[in-house]
Amino acid sequence: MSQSAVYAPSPEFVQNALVKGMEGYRALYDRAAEQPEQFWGELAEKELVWDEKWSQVCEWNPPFAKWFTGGKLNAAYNCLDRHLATPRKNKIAILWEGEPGDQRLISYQELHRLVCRFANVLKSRGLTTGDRAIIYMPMIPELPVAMLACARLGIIHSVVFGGFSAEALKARIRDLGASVVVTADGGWRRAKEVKLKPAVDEALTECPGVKNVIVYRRTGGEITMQDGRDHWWHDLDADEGISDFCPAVPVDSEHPLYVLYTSGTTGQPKGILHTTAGYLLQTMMTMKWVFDLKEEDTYWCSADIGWVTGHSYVVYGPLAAGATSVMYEGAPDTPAVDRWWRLIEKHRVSIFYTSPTAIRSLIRQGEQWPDKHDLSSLRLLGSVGEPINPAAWEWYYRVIGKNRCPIVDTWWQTETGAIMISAMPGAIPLKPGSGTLPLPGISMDVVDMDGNPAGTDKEGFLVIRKPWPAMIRTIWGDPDRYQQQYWSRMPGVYFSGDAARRDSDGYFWVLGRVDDVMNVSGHRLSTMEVESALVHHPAVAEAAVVAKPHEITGQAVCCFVTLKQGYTDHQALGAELRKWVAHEIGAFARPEEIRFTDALPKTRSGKIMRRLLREIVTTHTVTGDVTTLEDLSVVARLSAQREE
Ligand code: 7RM
Repeated sequence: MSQSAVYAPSPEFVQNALVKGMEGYRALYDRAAEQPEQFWGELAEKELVWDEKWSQVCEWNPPFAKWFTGGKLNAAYNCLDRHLATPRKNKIAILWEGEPGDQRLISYQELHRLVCRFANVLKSRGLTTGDRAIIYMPMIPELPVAMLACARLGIIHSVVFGGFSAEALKARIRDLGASVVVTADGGWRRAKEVKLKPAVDEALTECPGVKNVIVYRRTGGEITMQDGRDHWWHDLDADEGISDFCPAVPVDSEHPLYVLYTSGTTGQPKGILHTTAGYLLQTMMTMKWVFDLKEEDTYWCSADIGWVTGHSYVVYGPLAAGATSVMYEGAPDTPAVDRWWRLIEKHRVSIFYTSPTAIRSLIRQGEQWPDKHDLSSLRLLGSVGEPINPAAWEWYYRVIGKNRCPIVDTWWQTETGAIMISAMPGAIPLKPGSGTLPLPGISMDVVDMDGNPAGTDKEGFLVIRKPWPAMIRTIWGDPDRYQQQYWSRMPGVYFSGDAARRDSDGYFWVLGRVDDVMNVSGHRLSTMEVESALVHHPAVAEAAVVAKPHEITGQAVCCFVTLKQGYTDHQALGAELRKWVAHEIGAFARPEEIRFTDALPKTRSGKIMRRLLREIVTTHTVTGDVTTLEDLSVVARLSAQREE
């Protein structure tokens, strides 16, 4: 692996870079490793604005960490107000384009005004510090406005991706104990209105805790409003009492900023809790280190804010760092497949951060589409969400970056909050497919089953040895699961759930998940979540779900289903079950394939052997130990069966 192609940054890039050359990286990394408290403490002092200084940098009672204890600050103040006394006051904070082509250029000053007004609206509905808000919106500026308004008041937000169904939304509202839902009538995707409000109505039939629904009018489509509960955003905003200023509430460093639900290894999604100071500091620092951010950059992270990448690298990181963050509402292929290249050309985007799954689908469209556009404004590219295959890397480098833009491959998770492994582009030579090295202050390793370093080029578990500022604090309402999930395999060591290997240069090569979490288009989804959706269907007796390799989306959902007595119409049921899963979880979870079978491969103790099913869908044969199988003929029948 260490023999793979190496791409060193150009002398020009190095000259202008924030961190220059391997010496620059080593100096920072070693200093952080030797004196972590001083390292993070100095950055916190210099980079954040505090209402009260902290007394201790890190309190570590494994597995519970607290950062900057005793300090007080406000995340929205740090993203907005602090820029207003600087030349950034009139800099564009959010450069937004809607799918229909509408455009809004929102300065820091204007964003501050919008956030203050909406914070006042939330206040007028009686909401206060510690309350929980669910935000279920399309990619429009009011989504970050709502997040920052919550942060301004110390209200804990949880953004639910607009692609999630009413069922998934309901589970999140209930788990969080939210009292308000902020939503929109709908959004635009593929030139069609995608409605959101009806899903909220459906979810709320079983959420008595929700007293207020605030609805932004985006599409103007027909929706119903429930008297007393539902309010139009613009009506509340028009009230005379709503002013352009709302004081930011100083909160403790460890005050919860948000909860973001992500898939684990069970059917129940986990509410990942992030708190204020450490999260903000690390997202801001990585924004500078990884994207080598310059004042004049136009930065576009194509992620939906409903996922962690959007939280950290569309909203909090870029705004805290004073960047111009581009947001696009719609699909990459509307009105034509060159929409993204059009956006880059039109807005002179200089830093572009996207996922391998997006890159692969753009490759499929052909080089003629990017070639129609002037992409010369680009100077840096990024990748996130899954391992990037070298072919996609090379295409991205050559066709989009014109062989002159470094690609930063950034490894991190919802739980880590911020980028952990990535090149600093002016410092670290790249190898296609490797995230390269951990960032300063981050202690990563690859270990064997016993927790010992795996050794050069040996596959093992990717772990984190020391607490880091933006780390997950707990799972909302379930500290035991937090402990068990991440910290129980090896004492005091964070278990990421990924397999990896390190080469002789110390570079990390992440190989993918070792647990039952699938990764479809960079979206996390657990096999159990899909299985429990399937067995809810009256026709389904049993279901086993595995990921199957997919050319574009990386992985696709493949379901093995046994039916109850009397159900025989495979063709109709196949279609129905795919629809059913989309309804239960969200359209992105729609199975690629449903395979009906008379039995599932089980051990004598009754456990479904998903490993065998995984082998069947990937290699069409079964290897390894099958001695614990109850009925060997099941596997033979499954391997022989073709897709129905
Ligand atoms: C940011 C995000 C996390 C999982 C993680 C990995 C995979 C993410 C990379 C990657 C290889 C990368 N959060 N993953 N980035 N694998 N190289 N650069 O995606 O919580 O939704 O997913 O995604 O398996 O554990 S996430």
